[in-house]
Amino acid sequence: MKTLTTIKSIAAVALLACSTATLSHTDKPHSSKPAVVKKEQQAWGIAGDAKDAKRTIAISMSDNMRFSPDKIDVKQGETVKIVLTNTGKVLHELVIGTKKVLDDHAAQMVKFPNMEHDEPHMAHVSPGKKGEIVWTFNRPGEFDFACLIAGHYQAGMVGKISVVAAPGKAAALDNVVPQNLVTSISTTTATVSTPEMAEAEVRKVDKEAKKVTLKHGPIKSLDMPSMTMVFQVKDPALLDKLVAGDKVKISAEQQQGAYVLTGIEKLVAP
Ligand SMILES: [Cu+2]
Repeated sequence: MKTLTTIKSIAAVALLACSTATLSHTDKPHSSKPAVVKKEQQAWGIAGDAKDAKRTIAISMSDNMRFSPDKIDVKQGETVKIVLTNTGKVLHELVIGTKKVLDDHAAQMVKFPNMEHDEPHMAHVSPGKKGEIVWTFNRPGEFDFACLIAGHYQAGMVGKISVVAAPGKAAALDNVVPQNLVTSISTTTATVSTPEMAEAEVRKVDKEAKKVTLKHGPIKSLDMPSMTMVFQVKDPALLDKLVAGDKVKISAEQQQGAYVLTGIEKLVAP
């Protein structure tokens, strides 16, 4: 009994340490509903299809703030299914990126602790649960993965991914045009009628959960820089005519900690 109490208090301390983090990220398996997501080329690869995954890599996440293994090797062009198991008592996540992108994201998580993220290169895994990421490593290089929950990243919950260049793959890569929304946003501001509205691109629509993932430009009212994040909507009708890839103007505010979309307008292509 005494042991149990001790374990409980340890868990309580651990929970306390990352209570903000628990609020900030979705607590449900990443792939609960196969919503349509627009694939976006990242420096570290692109979202993959499960049917193309020839290899599964199991990674466990624990409350000692470590991934095991914390180093994985893949070949350029390989689609890998990463199966995550959270063996701990608190929420953990795995986010793939470059060191710089992960550093920036970690800093944003400290500044905007209630932010929610949902992208194909990340998975949030509840204690005792499993999650997965299917990712195509079509760019060679050294990349990182990390748990960006406040405190976890700082405690060293990071890992390395080495993508070995495949000879002959370089030509195929030229066909992949990386999206650069932020650049395109700043060049189309002339169409903005209301200065308070920010420009964004729809990445994922989840009407049932009343959520929309947007890659947005700076949002002045929230003092928030450009990023991709999940917004809640009070009225799902707001999402009626939206599909992934739509260019939109949005207004948003923070309500009881959550980021809520208050208006959205489609931008008509010139
Ligand atoms: Cu963690």
